[in-house]
Amino acid sequence: MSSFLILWLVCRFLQSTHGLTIPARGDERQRDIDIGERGNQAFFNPDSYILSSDFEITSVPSTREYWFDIGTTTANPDGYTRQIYTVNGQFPGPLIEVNQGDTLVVHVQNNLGTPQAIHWHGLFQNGSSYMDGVPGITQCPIPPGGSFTYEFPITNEGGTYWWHSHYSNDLQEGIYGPLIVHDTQDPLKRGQDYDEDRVVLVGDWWHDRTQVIVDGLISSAGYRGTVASPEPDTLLINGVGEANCSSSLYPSGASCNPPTRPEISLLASKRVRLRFINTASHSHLRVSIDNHELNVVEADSTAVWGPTIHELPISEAQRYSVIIDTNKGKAGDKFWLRVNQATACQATASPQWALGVITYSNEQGQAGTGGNNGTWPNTKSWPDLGGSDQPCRDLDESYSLYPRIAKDAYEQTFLTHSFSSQFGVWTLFNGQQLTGFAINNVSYQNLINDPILEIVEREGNFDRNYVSTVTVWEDGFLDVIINNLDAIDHPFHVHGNDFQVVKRGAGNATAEQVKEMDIRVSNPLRRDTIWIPGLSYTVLRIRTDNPGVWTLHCHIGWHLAQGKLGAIIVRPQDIQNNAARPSSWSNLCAGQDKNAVGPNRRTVISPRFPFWSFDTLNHIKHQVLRRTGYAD
Ligand SMILES: [Cu+2]
Repeated sequence: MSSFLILWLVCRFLQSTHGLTIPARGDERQRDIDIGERGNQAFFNPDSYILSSDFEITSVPSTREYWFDIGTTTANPDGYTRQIYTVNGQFPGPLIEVNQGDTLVVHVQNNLGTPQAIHWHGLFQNGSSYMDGVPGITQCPIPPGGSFTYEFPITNEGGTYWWHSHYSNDLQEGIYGPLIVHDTQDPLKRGQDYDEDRVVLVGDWWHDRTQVIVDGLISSAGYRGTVASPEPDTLLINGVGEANCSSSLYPSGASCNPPTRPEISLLASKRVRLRFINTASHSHLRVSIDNHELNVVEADSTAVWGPTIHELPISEAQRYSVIIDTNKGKAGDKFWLRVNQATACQATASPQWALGVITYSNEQGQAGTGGNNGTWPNTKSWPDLGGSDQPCRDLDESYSLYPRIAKDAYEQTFLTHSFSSQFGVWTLFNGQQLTGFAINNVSYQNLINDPILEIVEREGNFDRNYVSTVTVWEDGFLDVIINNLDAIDHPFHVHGNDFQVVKRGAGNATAEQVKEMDIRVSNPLRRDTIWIPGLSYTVLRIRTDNPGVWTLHCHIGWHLAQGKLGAIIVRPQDIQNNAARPSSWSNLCAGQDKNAVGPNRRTVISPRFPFWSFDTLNHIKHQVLRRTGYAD
């Protein structure tokens, strides 16, 4: 018998007795699954992301009150034990669930030794810009040991959102969670379109603390010797991952005790809505469930008619709802939920993955207890999962995603403004230089105790050398062109509004050019976070019916820390006329040093880029762009 045949038989034996899954593909993205002892992960409550049918969806408004106690603990989300941040002792944080028309009240107690602020990602904050949670833009931060109550109405919005820290990249430490807005007018309805409703958070994880990484990235030494954003150490599903304990990258000498794989228990023979939220700081992810097709029905918070696919691409901060049919087996059957890094989206030497378990059950509303009754799924991945040659694109570029509530492109715009974003060496206000990102040649410097919203209200001036902005004076329509001048891709998020994606293209575009272009008029996709491939542009049409100061930034948290942030100032006079801030808001700024730069002081020039020289990156990227049709 040949040695190959013996090996094959051994593998089959292991597969049949231990549920060991042999990678379906010969590529690097799926390691063998080793079945070791799994410790318990005490910080995530798996039942907490089940949307119960007991929640009454109604148009009768009420006040929903939450208490967020931000603290620290020691935990092993992927096996490596370190300090993490928790909210109410939970990692990731608790679910917020409200109806459209409700008033949301969140009392935040900051028990950390550093300042903090919470942003409500995707919510419009119509009339309540001061509650948007961006320190230096819409508020002064909540001081260490301090508290602040966010209170704002949920108006005219519905769908899948999330909340997260907007202080430095602290969301990466665990300060994030889902936020679901129900709406009686939502075209997607339980009982009609689906029977069960769940949230699944997918994200990435580092063994070093965020502060260490950010301090490194903006220092002369870089982090791990480079100012390039670091690749994650692992991926997480609902806060749980598994480090490769034997990797040379794993901290030497540290214990490695991965928690039980996350298990999602679903009733058999049902239609289940899974709301995926990508909470990553640096991972465009691809999500699949063995044997189950994914029917896409929501992009960010827009209900859409979408494709039925095997694998869902989702970039940082985006959300997609998919509906799956749990008719592929019987109660007790198990299937792998696979989350892979999209390797075409970023140069990554060591692509990460995470596995969860979908278990069919005959019990309503139970999450998995962990441990999987001693067995793992023996299902195979879909054969057509994307590899490194998979184009790195938003889903709407490969398929049509039609908003179910159709709106053609808003009427003609009265202002077109371009934000051109680029990596380079930038001179800061203090004359020092930073290697990082800039928008219109301005690398954002955060005067954290002098928020721009407050400056606009008092009709003061802020230094345009600190932050790149555009001001809109009328209620109408604004076209924002984002020119990504780098070879690397970026997910851009606009606060306070969703936008219509009316144009994408190769290269960059000026306002004059865009005015002459044919745009997508017929029911373009509306969303709040968009993936913009390297060396390309996109045009976002925004209704300026929401006075406020709205942050526009890259949602790769490390890029944000390196200055990739601008702002849209909408209707200053209406901001001044409606300054209805509570005194608690003003108190956050009282007595603080208005010249303080936060959250991380920039230091000195950091030009080193040893591993991925920019020329090399550009070269690699051009090849990818050629394949995807963005460049010739
Ligand atoms: Cu970026």
